[in-house]
Amino acid sequence: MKSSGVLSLAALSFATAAKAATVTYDWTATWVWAAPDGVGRPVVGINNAWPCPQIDATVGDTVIINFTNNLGNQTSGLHFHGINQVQTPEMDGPSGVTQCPVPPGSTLQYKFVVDVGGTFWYHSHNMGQYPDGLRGVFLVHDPNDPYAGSYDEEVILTVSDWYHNESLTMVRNMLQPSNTRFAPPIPDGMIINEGAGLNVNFTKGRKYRFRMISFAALASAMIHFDSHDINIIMNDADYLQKEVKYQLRIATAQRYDFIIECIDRDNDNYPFLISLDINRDWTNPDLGPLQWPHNYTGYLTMDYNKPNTKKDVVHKWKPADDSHFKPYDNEAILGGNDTNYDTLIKMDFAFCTDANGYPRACFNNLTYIDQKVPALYSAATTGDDNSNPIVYGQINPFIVNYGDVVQIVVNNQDAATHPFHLHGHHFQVLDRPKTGTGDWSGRDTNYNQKPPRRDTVTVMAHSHAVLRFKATNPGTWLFHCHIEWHVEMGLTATIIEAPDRLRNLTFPQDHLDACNKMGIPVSGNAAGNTQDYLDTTGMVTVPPTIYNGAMYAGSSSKKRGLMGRLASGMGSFFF
Ligand SMILES: *[C@@H]1O[C@H](CO)[C@@H](O)[C@H](O)[C@H]1NC(C)=O
Ligand SMILES: *[C@@H]1O[C@H](CO)[C@@H](O)[C@H](O)[C@H]1NC(C)=O
Ligand SMILES: *[C@@H]1O[C@H](CO)[C@@H](O)[C@H](O)[C@H]1NC(C)=O
Ligand SMILES: *[C@@H]1O[C@H](CO)[C@@H](O)[C@H](O)[C@H]1NC(C)=O
Ligand SMILES: *[C@@H]1O[C@H](CO)[C@@H](O)[C@H](O)[C@H]1NC(C)=O
Ligand SMILES: *[C@@H]1O[C@H](CO)[C@@H](O)[C@H](O)[C@H]1NC(C)=O
Ligand SMILES: *[C@@H]1O[C@H](CO)[C@@H](O)[C@H](O)[C@H]1NC(C)=O
Ligand SMILES: *[C@@H]1O[C@H](CO)[C@@H](O)[C@H](O)[C@H]1NC(C)=O
Ligand SMILES: [Cu+2]
Repeated sequence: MKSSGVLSLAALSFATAAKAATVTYDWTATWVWAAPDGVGRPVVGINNAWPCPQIDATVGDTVIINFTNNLGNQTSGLHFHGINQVQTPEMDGPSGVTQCPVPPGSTLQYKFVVDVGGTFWYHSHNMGQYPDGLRGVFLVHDPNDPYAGSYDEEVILTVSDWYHNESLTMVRNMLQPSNTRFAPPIPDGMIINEGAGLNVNFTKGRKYRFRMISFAALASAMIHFDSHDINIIMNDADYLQKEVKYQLRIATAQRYDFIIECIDRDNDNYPFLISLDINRDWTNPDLGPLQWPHNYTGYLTMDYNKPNTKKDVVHKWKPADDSHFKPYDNEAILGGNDTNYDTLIKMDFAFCTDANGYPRACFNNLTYIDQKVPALYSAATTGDDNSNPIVYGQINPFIVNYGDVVQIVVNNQDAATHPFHLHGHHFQVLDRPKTGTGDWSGRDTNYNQKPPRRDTVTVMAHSHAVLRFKATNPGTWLFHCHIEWHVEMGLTATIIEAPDRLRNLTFPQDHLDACNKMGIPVSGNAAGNTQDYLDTTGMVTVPPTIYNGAMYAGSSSKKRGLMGRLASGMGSFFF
């Protein structure tokens, strides 16, 4: 891929990180039996262990992950959440977008440069699989951390909703015409640090940098510390000017880095409370007490001889408004002012019903449907037609040109809050008004002139958000709600960025081999047509009525494109 802007960026990051290293991991996905909340169930682990291992790298490093799928009954893959994959769009990981699902018995390699420091995570981006356990912490250490010296220790805190059933069963139950209320699976509980919990050795005079990550599939989490301020320094791996707050809400896939100080007057074991937010909209004043069914109390322990029995009590959750955080670098609004941008992408989100009466989620009345050929492969093999959205099929494609300042407006027409995530970029949050504000008026006024950046933003109920990014990272990048159950309902769009710079993109042989083994074509339009890219024959326009998630049907799935992941018996539905 040739693109001068991108090249110079990468050159810069190599220049500043003179001692760039290569960090290699050799991972095999395997089923493991685990009971993080006391109830045993099969989970997807790595190298026969669960929780999955942590990735540690330093800014400028090349990360290599040799990934083998030994699950036997499911396909798999990895996505590195928040990593922009500059110059390596083929390493982003979502199945059907930048690669094929990795079938059992196959190995492929992920290789990319980590150009930015911060707190990230990785997870399967394949057919609702990550809530089954395939997710982990990904830290990029930053030698130029502006907060270095402001903390003495690092503390990892992951939070997740947890389910006793496997994803496949739950999504099958959800995707039924009888589910007229679009109800997602409801978590059975919450796990902290994948079941290990958190107890911090709290020593007078010491400062603790928490790296909090949500691995959740649906529910957000609130956090509050007894008697201690939360000094927020980073969100989603973007540095912030320090914000002193008392409560935070972390949505699915988000990260917060904050410092908790053990100050001079401290002389106790202090509890902190994490509450799982399964509410449709926590700002609704009429929430009853049962709306917070899962709590976790952890401790900042100064004295191990004292029992940890104290509880942290929160009468009302009023988390900090992250849309008003300030970026550490004071970056101005992209385009320079409210009205100056090149491309507007407006997405109205509402639940919808497909032709067979199945519950779906739609952008502009269209649900995302997996096609036969992954979008990036189509972009790389359809010549000049790759700037025509028709080529990609019903994946909600939006074409943007290299260098454009792109404004995304999401109108959330649903009564619940939803966290929206963009791959390949950290966007500016220009506006994120409160519940009930309604759709964007169409007027570009009163935006935050120094907006915070992040990669996942909560959009309030019956309200909207205005986001911007600069299109200097050629690739096919998903924009989706990070509630995994809504991804499976089709709440996804695809940004086809700088298609003219994707025309000669090549793919590693092991990635192509995975497609081959799955019987998935690697060129042509969404239907695999290599003659007439604008011929829509064979594109998938109605979602399958039988959901088989990541289940692998073995050889019977051959030659059925991406839909080949459907178990046998279903194939004839499409072909
Ligand atoms: C990862 O795969 C590459 C290419 O096959 C190989 O050279 C390397 O040794 C592998 N690394 C590990 C740690 O297995
Ligand atoms: C896949 O195989 C594992 C290991 O045998 C098993 O525990 C799990 O239930 C299977 N999952 C499905 C959905 O069949
Ligand atoms: C989990 O499975 C059990 C037994 O099949 C079922 O009763 C329950 O409703 C399922 N839970 C979810 C969230 O789907
Ligand atoms: C915390 O302190 C306890 C008791 O002194 C010790 O056993 C434990 O290893 C310490 N943990 C850490 C993470 O330092
Ligand atoms: C969880 O904590 C919240 C906030 O303090 C409280 O309102 C709620 O009742 C608690 N839930 C349970 C099940 O104890
Ligand atoms: C915004 O900036 C553009 C380009 O500099 C300029 O043409 C336009 O007049 C400005 N608009 C406002 C409202 O300041
Ligand atoms: C959305 O699509 C449905 C079914 O095709 C149609 O009945 C409805 O009018 C459409 N709504 C809008 C707002 O376009
Ligand atoms: C792609 O490759 C062709 C043939 O080698 C060449 O003519 C063309 O300039 C290349 N395009 C880009 C965008 O690099
Ligand atoms: Cu993601």
